[in-house]
Amino acid sequence: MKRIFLLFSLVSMAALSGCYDPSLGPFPFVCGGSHGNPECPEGYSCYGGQCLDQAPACYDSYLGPIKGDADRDFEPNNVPKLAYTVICGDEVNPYCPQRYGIQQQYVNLVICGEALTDPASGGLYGGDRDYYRIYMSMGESIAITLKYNYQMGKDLDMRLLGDEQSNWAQLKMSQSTNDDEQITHTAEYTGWYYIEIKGKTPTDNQFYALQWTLTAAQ
Ligand SMILES: [Ca+2]
Ligand SMILES: [Ca+2]
Repeated sequence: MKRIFLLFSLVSMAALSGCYDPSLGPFPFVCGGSHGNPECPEGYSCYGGQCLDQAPACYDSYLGPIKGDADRDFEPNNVPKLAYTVICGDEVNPYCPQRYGIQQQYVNLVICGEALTDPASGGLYGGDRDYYRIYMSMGESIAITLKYNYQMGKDLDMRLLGDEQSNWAQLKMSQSTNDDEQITHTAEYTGWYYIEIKGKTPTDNQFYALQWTLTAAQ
């Protein structure tokens, strides 16, 4: 019951404060602002891209060597509109000297959020989601690896999504039940491509690294 009250009060507070941005879509309680500078209603802070009134349990050290706030410079990024543009992935500079044939990576990333209970169905939703984006020209290929240590309850999944015009339609997905997820894809249009990392369920939290290599159009 407390949670239900919190949800309703958060919504009304957000509406009053103007921090909540409805254009960010239906995913609940997404922090606004910009990467490294999140915005939440008064009394709430941004944890794993969610505006919460207290840190989720995974902000403690049970994830191992990585803390829950390790990727705070990439957050908030819980919806495609807030996707973090990866290095050399920018539309403005598509001919980055390191664009092709070199493995790029970010380490110390983390899925760490709080699962919320839907008052209507009793089901779980919420949690942290991390979106990244890269601009690709038609014919270019990308090989993406999500590096993580699989355990039951710490299972991460990866998807590659199309651009906003396609409503971020799924292009590929990888949902193994062992270490790592891998996707390879050849760009069928010139534009933005989105990488989605999330837990198998909203309670699956784990740290990870994101690696990718681009290959020029043949
Ligand atoms: Ca995260
Ligand atoms: Ca996130």
